[in-house]
Parts: sequence; structure tokens; C-alpha cells
Amino acid sequence: MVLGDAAVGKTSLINQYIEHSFQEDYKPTLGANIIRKDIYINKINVKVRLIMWDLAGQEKYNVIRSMYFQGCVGALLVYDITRRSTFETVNSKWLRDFEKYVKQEGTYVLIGNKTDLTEQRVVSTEEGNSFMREINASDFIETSAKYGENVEKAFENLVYNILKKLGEAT
Ligand code: G3D
Ligand code: MG
Repeated sequence: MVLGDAAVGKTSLINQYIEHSFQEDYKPTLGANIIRKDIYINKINVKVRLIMWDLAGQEKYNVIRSMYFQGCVGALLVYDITRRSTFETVNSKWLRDFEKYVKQEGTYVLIGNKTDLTEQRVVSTEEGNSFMREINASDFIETSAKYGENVEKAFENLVYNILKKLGEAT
């Protein structure tokens, strides 16, 4: 799942990542866009089918959101480096939701998006790094969904860490 406050860039990250090779199934009544992508992870020689859930952020979808968490194994926790409030809600809201609803041990990667807006940056890379350690995220990656910078790396890092954790558990 891709989680974070409104307008941090969740939809942009997914759109940038899937480019032309996507299939989507938009269910506006359910407040979710469901996207599928087949990828190959070189490092460990496996094919993976990703099913991504891009959820609408509105409060009215809160009940439905809790149902989507069932079966979820990992998340990108996204904030906008130009808005401190979006950095704070990663811990106060999104990570809490994730831990509350995801039954098995989940994997999450912290994402600081909009690195192209250098002038407007208010959350430093160093803060992101120490926050990653504080919340026990698998990794921290700064991205620009606008220019595609580190976007593929973000998703594939999450997949790799999910598989790694699943492998350790079995
Ligand atoms: P959301 O799905 O998390 O709600 P969106 O966020 O992907 O809809 O993005 C919200 C706004 O931020 C959009 O602007 C989008 O273009 C912009 N945005 C997303 N990622 C980046 C980025 O990396 N850099 C910059 N500069 N902007 C970004 P609009 O104006 O269309 O609302
Ligand atoms: Mg969106």
C-alpha cells in the first residue's frame, strides 16, 4: 500500500512507476484505484506480481480503508519534504493505521517525496534518516515523482524487503 496525507504524491509515484506497462481497475465507489504490475527482481532472481492499492484519502473512506489492510504485507509511507505536517502524520496516523490493521509483521519503507522542490524543502535528509531508525522502517528513500528520481528504487526496495522478511520468517 502507498500511504500518506493528501497531495504528498502517492498517485504520482504509482503513475511514474507503472508508466505504460500498467493495468488498472478504478473503483470510484470504493475510493480505490487497484493497479497490477509484474516485475523481476534481479538481485534474487524472482518474478513478482505487485498489486498496488492507491486509496482515496477522504475521511469518509476510513471504514473501507481498514478492510483493504487485510492481506497487505508492505507499505510505502510517504511524506512531502516541503510540508512538515505530512512528515508528522507518518508516525501519528499512517504507521499507527498500518500496525493496527496489518496482522502479520509488516514491512515499510519511508519515502520523502518532491526532492525537486529544493527551495521549499523544510524536512532535511538527516531528519528523514533518523526518523527511519526511530520508526524501524526498512529503508529511507527521497524521491521526485515529478522527474521519476528514485521512484523505481523505492518500489523495488519495498518488494525486496518484503521478500527478505518473509524469507526470514519461513
Ligand atoms: P496524492 O495522491 O498523495 O494525493 P498526488 O498526491 O500524486 O495527486 O500529487 C499531489 C500534487 O503534488 C500534484 O500537483 C502533483 O503533481 C504534485 N507532485 C507529486 N509529486 C511531486 C514531486 O515529486 N514534485 C513536485 N514538484 N510535485 C509533485 P497538482 O498541482 O496537480 O495538484
Ligand atoms: Mg492520490
